[in-house]
Amino acid sequence: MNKRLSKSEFKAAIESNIKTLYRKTIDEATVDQVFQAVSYAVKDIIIDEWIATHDEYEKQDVKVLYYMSMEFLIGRTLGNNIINIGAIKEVREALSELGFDLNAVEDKEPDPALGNGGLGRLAACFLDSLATLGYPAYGCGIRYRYGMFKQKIEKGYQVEVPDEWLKNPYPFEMKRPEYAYEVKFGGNVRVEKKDGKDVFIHENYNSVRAVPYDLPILGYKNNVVNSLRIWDAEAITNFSLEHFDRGEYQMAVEQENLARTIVEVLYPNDNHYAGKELRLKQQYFFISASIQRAIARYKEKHNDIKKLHEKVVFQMNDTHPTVAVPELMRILLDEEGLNWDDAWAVTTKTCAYTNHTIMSEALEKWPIDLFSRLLPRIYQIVEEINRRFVESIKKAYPGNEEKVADMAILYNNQVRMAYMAIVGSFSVNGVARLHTEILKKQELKDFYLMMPEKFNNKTNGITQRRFLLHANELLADWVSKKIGSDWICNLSAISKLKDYLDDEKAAMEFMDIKHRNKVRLAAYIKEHNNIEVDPDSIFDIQVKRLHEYKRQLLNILHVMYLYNKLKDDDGFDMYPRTFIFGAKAAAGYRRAKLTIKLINSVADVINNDSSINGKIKVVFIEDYKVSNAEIIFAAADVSEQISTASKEASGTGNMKFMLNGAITLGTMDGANVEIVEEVGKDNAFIFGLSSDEVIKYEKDGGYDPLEIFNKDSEIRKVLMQLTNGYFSAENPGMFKEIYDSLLYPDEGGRADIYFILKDFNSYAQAHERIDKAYQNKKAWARMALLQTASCGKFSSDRTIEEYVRDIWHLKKVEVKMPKNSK
Ligand code: B1H
Repeated sequence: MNKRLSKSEFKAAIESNIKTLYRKTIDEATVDQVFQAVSYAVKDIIIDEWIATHDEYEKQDVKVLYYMSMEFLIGRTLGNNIINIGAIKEVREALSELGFDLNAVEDKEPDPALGNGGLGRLAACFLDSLATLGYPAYGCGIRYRYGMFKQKIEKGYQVEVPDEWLKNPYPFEMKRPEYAYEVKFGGNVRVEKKDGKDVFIHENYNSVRAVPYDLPILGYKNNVVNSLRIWDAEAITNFSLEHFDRGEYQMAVEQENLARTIVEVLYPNDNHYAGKELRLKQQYFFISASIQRAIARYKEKHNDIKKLHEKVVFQMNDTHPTVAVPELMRILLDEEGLNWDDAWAVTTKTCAYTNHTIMSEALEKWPIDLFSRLLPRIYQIVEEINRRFVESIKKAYPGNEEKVADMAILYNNQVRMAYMAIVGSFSVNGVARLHTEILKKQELKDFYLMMPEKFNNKTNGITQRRFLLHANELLADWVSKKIGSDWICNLSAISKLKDYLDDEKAAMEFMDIKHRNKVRLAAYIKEHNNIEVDPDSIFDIQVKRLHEYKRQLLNILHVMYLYNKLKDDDGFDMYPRTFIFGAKAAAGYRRAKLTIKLINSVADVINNDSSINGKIKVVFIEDYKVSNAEIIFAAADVSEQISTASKEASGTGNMKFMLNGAITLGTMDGANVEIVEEVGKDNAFIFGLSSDEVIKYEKDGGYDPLEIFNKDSEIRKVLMQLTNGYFSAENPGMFKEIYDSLLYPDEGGRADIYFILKDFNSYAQAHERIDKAYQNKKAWARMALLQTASCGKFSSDRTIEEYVRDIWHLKKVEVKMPKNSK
């Protein structure tokens, strides 16, 4: 770092910003205003580095990654930006001398929630790692006016409140109107002959102007600033009286509406395809704009479009950006004049696809009539891609019509986006080893057999700079004191902590920090939930999106079971446990919302029953999001990762807990498998069916939850409490839907499709092991420290290096700042 502001320079900058922004002195300023003033002071430093980074990219004519994603769950940025410019001490002290607390100021930043859950947060971690490692990259996304809704809990029910993150100007974004592009929808395509060649003319369309806003993405103390480019939509025709007179009023209004609605709101579905026309519009909108811009940028320096892949790579974050394949083809064919084979060669060397789920309800399949009406030229291209692909299937498997049916992109009046993504990409990756194996052996087996060279695994990771350095300052400082600060940019160095495993003093210091973080979370819970929790109890935490496959239901049913034991069984005792939940349910996901209500109803009864002496507390943290996640991970003893095996592609919360010294209670699913591999199976609490067993039951049947219900009186008692009003005296039938789902076949003919009763006893036993293990303080401390010491693999820096090595082939860039800048 060549450029630093001293404490007094920060003070002066903040005061001066307060003056120019608000015509006030610092003594009159509100904390909100101080947040803006500090942000502008920081931005001022960032801008120089931002310019320098892009100058360097230009100068070195680097290859650039475009990470295309409908979601970037970046969370608050001020705190991380201050850390990354290396000014945390100066800013904290400057603010303190001005009478403000940095944490309180950070709390004033809206938490930009342009994503649902893991997929969006992964994209944000990747951007952090890319910048820190010095790789040239853009995030490409949408500037949703409303991000993920805010969750309020009213009478135990989830209520969704719009997230107005742009209510106040967001200080770190920069509008870049000079890079605006037109994106066209609807209309029809006319073919004309020109010099003996077909020319495709798109007419009668509606269009919008895509206008980018850039957010700076800072590397850690390395002067690198990449950009997250999020696109806003504006009307092309501004409504004017002139148009009104010419009868074009209607069109003007339509364009205004189109622009407004496209970027209005993030679809709040995690792992679920909604099939809404507006969603497809959003997809094409940001993809078309991003690709137009990428190509224009390439052409500023290069004149051979056939070599695009040497300087550009498009990574598609799940299938949501898959229209990138036909859109790139369109530009190459219609605008750049390439023939089909050349255009296809360029496209399939430029695009790569990451699969994030095998959940069938998440698979995008657009109805052809909708797709072709909205994107007529793109659809023609998809038809041709499909025609040629079907030909190649037939060639590879002569006479095998089943293969065609199984693999065609267009089938059953639908466009199967995952298949288009695979066919149009040179790389297809899963996000954890088990997930990739399931893709190869089951879900995408036909594609793997036909094009095995495309398939590869990239186990997910998380950024230690946000989830330890920023989120858990006490532990971060302690780790650096013990082993130095290499871990900040090289997480594998954290394994040096293993030297302290049998150092009792160190282990106790580690647990003391955990305790202080539990006190911090307890205060948060007191403030937000008005529930007293005991920091000496075991903090057992499940925070993630609410989804049936993630099995929050298993967790709460087990809480009910423990509660029954405390009440019924005089011989039973347990170490005090605080069960903490945090989860948003998609607004239209009825059963998920009912599960939230169940958790809160159970919490109400248990927390108010003095007869159990506070042995169990149940807390549902409202509005789980990146900013409170940081407090939550730091305070966890037990990390609940209990998805039905095979269903959670990777999980990343599991890694954040591990980094902060929580021990995994989980199934052998997703990245849990690799976590267990790192810590050893004696240092995790593993239970339940394996993915092979789950897949076998799904295929062959042979599981009947009624048998368990009839045999096991404790489970039966818990289930009966779902229908007898034990936890819902006001409405005894309230949870009957959940009861039915566990015992009676659904439309698909299967009951308890997530194997909750099947795994119940094994889960309860794992909890007993935890109860016992926690009482041996020394052994527990060792095990907790071992988690942190073993998490080196799970840095997103490692993940990014693997993507670079195997897929993107980027070159690291160094950015030097002139000595005397600022
Ligand atoms: C993941 C999604 C997802 N997988 C559709 N798939 C969406 C699918 O709005 N939609 O239509 C939104 C999200 N999200 C998650 O990705 C996996 O469930 C996690 O296991 C994984 O860790 C994460 C990142 O790879």
